[in-house]
Amino acid sequence: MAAIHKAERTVSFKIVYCGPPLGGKTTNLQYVHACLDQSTRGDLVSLATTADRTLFFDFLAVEAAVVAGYNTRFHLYTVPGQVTYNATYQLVLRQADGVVFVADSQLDRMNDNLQAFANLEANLRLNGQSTERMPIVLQYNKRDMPGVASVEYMEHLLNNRAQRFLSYEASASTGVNVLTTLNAISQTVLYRFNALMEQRGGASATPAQS
Ligand SMILES: Nc1nc2c(ncn2[C@@H]2O[C@H](COP(=O)(O)OP(=O)(O)OP(=O)(O)O)[C@@H](O)[C@H]2O)c(=O)[nH]1
Ligand SMILES: [Mg+2]
Repeated sequence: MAAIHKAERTVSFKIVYCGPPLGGKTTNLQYVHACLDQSTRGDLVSLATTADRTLFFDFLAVEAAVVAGYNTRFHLYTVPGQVTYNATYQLVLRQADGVVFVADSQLDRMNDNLQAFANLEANLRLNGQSTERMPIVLQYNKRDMPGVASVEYMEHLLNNRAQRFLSYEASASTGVNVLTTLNAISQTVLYRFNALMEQRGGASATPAQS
């Protein structure tokens, strides 16, 4: 759930990039970070414990005001796909407002994609969440590489569900559809937030602090 910081007059949203090892999560974050204006972005921080590296940064979304008089800030996080401690993953996923699942399009990585998705589902469940309720966008990354699976096949494997997730073909190393993916998850998250606010008593309602 979005965090409301009354003193700073900011509403912040947490988006977590998940997916199989070496799928391109860090490359996504690095690309987004490089695209943003220095004055609106925070530093790209790598939090290393003895076992895992968590990478994050935040930025001010100037054109995404959701509450009058409040700034909107997005926090982008990723943990390595090969997490030694699932506890780190679960912690980073806690209070996430949205997830980008970065899948590796190389044909021989399909099992890793499935395993990573199952891992995401399990960790969401441990946090009392689910893939049905959490806004999720799929990114089929590394489309520039030879020997990639067809999008239809990846959709069949990862997106064969009643309520399909938005999905994008991407090449994070060249930036293709990296911002499109981020825009899609941001819009979905903001839409959810606005709907919740309206449910709670109209657009002018002040969100509860969390
Ligand atoms: N050709 C190609 N290489 C990519 C693409 N995206 C990422 N890579 C490369 O794949 C490798 C792994 O990328 P990372 O961004 O570190 O992957 P990750 O998901 O953060 O990996 P972990 O944190 O270890 O799980 C790097 O060498 C990237 O340069 C892409 O779209 N195309
Ligand atoms: Mg990484």
